[in-house]
Amino acid sequence: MSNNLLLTGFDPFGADSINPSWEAVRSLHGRTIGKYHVHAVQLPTSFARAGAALREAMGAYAPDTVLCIGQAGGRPDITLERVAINLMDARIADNDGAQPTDDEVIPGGPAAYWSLLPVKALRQALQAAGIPCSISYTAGTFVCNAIFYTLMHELHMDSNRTGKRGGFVHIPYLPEQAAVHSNAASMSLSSITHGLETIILHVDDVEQTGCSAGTLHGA
Ligand code: PCA
Repeated sequence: MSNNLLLTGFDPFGADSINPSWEAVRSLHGRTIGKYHVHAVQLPTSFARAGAALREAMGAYAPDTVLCIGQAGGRPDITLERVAINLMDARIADNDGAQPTDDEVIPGGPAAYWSLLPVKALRQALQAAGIPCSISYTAGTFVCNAIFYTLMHELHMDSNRTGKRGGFVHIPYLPEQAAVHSNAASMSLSSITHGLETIILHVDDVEQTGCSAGTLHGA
């Protein structure tokens, strides 16, 4: 029996009519990669609705691992997010027209949570696979960071969390998006998808160093 892995992507937001996170994630839906059976779910780019959609999907699939993926337009490579912060501070409106400033994701929650992914081991695996990647120390303050924080809060609160992993990965624009955003970096859908497959295959690797990543701490 394989383990369940929940893979989420977002719907398009802002000026874009496509979101590479959903395009990549949905191409992996139903696949078995390593020991994981992959369930792909789309989350709305909505501060108010994304958290409930994530909780519903976690309830439906009881995943052992949750990987949330989002678009980071302009970044040149796949970025493994190391830390989620308890802050919503939107530069643009979300898909409901909401634009919170200086609000907490979870009122009274810790300032930050570390990713539960072995980000350095994943960086090494991606580099070995020839996929451009780096570790990021900010997932921003828009819906992606909010869902990353919500995910880490859920895993932290889950009393059955033994063995559960989760975290957030940002991906670049697709070439067709970069064509209309001047001077923006991009990555092909096949490279992004190969990157996500590589992450899934190595998500249980033991972190090479690690004061924090791979352990369960609020900061
Ligand atoms: N990227 C946005 C939200 C949805 C997405 O794909 C972000 O980085 O916050």
